[in-house]
Amino acid sequence: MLELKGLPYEATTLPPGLQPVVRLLGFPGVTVPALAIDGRKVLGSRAIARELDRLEPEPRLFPAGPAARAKVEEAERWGDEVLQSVPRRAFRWGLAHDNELRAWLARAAGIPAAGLVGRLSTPQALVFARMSRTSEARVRADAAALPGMLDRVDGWLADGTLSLDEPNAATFQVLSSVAAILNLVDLRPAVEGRPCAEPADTMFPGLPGPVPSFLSPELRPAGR
Ligand SMILES: N[C@@H](CCC(=O)N[C@@H](CS)C(=O)NCC(=O)O)C(=O)O
Repeated sequence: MLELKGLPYEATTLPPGLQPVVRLLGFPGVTVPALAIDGRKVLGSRAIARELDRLEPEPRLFPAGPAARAKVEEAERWGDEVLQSVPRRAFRWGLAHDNELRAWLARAAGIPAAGLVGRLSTPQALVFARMSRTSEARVRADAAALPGMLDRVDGWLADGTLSLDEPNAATFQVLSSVAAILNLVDLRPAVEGRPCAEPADTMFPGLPGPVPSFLSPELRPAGR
């Protein structure tokens, strides 16, 4: 969103699990992304999108007309509150149950002695899994619901609510989660071949991955 606005920025990536330090840095919560801009500390991509439109109105992240804005805000809220939870819950469930996956994450984050760190980070993985209320039943239900959710995304691309030509706040919010889903080998088949696959890849190339398989076959969504 900063690049779309042409605003120069400096990005810092936190090692996995260290998001709570943003509170120590003066932000009002414990998640990333967090943006310090113009003397303000803005937390969460939805708040960040609104702050960026205030500071640099063009190109707009939210359309000017109230009806069009309401549509974009609804897609953005759904992307944040509903769609994002699917890859996040699956991944956190995997981290709580799979030593190899924890080692993979430590390696991907460039942490030395990744195997050992993976084994030592079990308690932290269990806390994160509990925070996102993840469970095997939930991961199974998410897998069943995912195709319907992706139909919704494809519909929004078809009716222009989401667009790569003029990306709005919902485009960033929703396609980043589609990219995260594509990046999980277990969930990828649900997206492959759909209209939303290529735009998500184009907008968010180069995520650290793909994340190797960690779900047993009965917990994976159906492919197309
Ligand atoms: N869609 C939200 C997501 C925020 C979010 O959940 N971030 C995760 C990234 S892994 C996080 O920091 N989680 C830490 C936690 O839940 O404690 C946003 O964009 O602000």
